[in-house]
This record gives sequence, structure tokens and C-alpha cells, in this order.
Amino acid sequence: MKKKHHSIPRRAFLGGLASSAAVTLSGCAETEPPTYGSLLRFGDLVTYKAHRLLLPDMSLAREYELSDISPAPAIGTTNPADADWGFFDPEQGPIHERLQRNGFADFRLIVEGSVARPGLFSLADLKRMPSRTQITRHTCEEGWSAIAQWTGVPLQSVLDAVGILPSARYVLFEAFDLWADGIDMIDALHPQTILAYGMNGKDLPLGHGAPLRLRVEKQLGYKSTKFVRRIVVTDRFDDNGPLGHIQNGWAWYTGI
Ligand SMILES: Nc1nc2c(c(=O)[nH]1)N[C@H]1C(S)=C(S)[C@@H](COP(=O)(O)O)O[C@H]1N2
Ligand SMILES: [Mo]
Repeated sequence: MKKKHHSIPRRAFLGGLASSAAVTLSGCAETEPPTYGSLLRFGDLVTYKAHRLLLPDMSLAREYELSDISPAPAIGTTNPADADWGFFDPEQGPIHERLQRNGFADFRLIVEGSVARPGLFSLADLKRMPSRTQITRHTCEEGWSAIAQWTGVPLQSVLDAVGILPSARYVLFEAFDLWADGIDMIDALHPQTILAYGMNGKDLPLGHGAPLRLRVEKQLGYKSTKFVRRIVVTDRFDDNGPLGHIQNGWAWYTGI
């Protein structure tokens, strides 16, 4: 049932890549592997390490002009309250429906895990924090891309507010639908990684992840979790089990 649209068989390709690149990259064991322990998933590890070794960590994704903005389709879950949709979460979907009714005034983002001060943040709280607006290209694994303007709070500001512990290595995101994901600290602290509440100068539309979505500009579009409900900082890699990309046959790291 999970991730119906994620149907491209990538494992064969990644497996081949792993064997050819293993020689070059095998000496770099300092990075914890984002893999599920299967040899087939070694492709993820190779992509991850290649990017983390070869690219400057904080290089910025290209930003565009207002005149470059293009129509952006809403893909995947477009309403977590829709019980007929394959990613419907019977627990969280009805909660999202109630939040929609009063314009998300009662929404509280949960931030916890390896942090000094776990907390709840309303949209007003997040809007009082530093904001960043960026016009970037969203690249979907299905082969389309679109340019949009995103406004939100840098994830780094939220992590600063809760005080991540020195042991923290990954940041996980849970949504109001059956979607969960995570990124490493390099992407989490990247200046263009934001929790967006605005799109193209307006409140973030429902279809694009209202009230709050992640923007991870250095990875493919499916890493930008919509309808973010809860953030958990962890010390160890965690692929979110059956909800995560790896068990659904998809790469955890998709650097672009
Ligand atoms: N919670 C959640 N986040 C999600 C998805 C989803 O179905 N649920 N789909 C992903 C995919 S595959 C893409 S391409 C983008 C689509 O974002 P958009 O609807 O704003 O274009 O959201 C990503 N984040
Ligand atoms: Mo996508």
C-alpha cells in the first residue's frame, strides 16, 4: 500500500554501481552507513559517501528569480484527511482534518529526541523565528521539475531553539500521512533546509503540505516531507522501518 507511485526498479542499477565503486570508496568507514544491512542497499551507501566526500557540504542549491516561477503540481498526498488515499493515516488523518477547520491555529509541531529542551511550536511561534525565502527547483524522481518560492524557518533555527545534544546525528520527520523520512546533520543544518509555511507569497496550500513542509533543496523532491507533524533528533541512523523509503525500495540519500 505504501508509496504506490514509487515503482521504478532501481535495485539492479544501484547494485551494479556498488560493485564498481566499492574499490574507490571502501576506505572511508567514518560515515555511518544509511543502509538497511542488505547488500542490495549498498548503492545508497556509495551515493551518500561519494557526495559527502566529493562535494562541499554547504554548497547552495541554485536560486532563481520571481519570473522563473513555474506551475507546480501537487504530488503524492494532497490531503492527509482523505480516507480513500493509499497513504491515509487513520490516527493522524482525522486530526489534520480538525486542524484544517480553524486554519491550523491549534497545530503544534513536536520537536524531541536528542535535544536539551523538547518543545511544541505553533505556526505563530515558527513565524516569529528567523525566516528565509528562496526560489528553488523541485525535482521529482518521476521526471518532472518545477520552480517555486518557499518561505519558512531554517530547520537550524528550530534545532537551535531545542538545543541538539553533541551526540545528535540525524533528524527524522513524521507526517500527518503514512510518510516518514530523515536526513543527516549536514542537510539538517544546511542554510537552505527550511520548514516552509509559505509558497509563492501565500500560505502553504493544502496540496503542497499545509501547514508545514520540509524543503531539502540538495536532494530529490521526495525527501521534502509534506504535512510535517513531528521531528525527532536521533544519535543513530534510523530508516523509519516499514514507513521509511528503504523498506519501500527507495534510496534514503538522493543528493542532487
Ligand atoms: N508527507 C508526504 N510528503 C511528501 C509526499 C507524500 O506523499 N507525503 N510526496 C513526496 C514527493 S514524491 C514529492 S515529488 C513531493 C511533492 O511536493 P508537491 O506536492 O509540493 O509538488 O512531496 C514529497 N513529500
Ligand atoms: Mo516525487
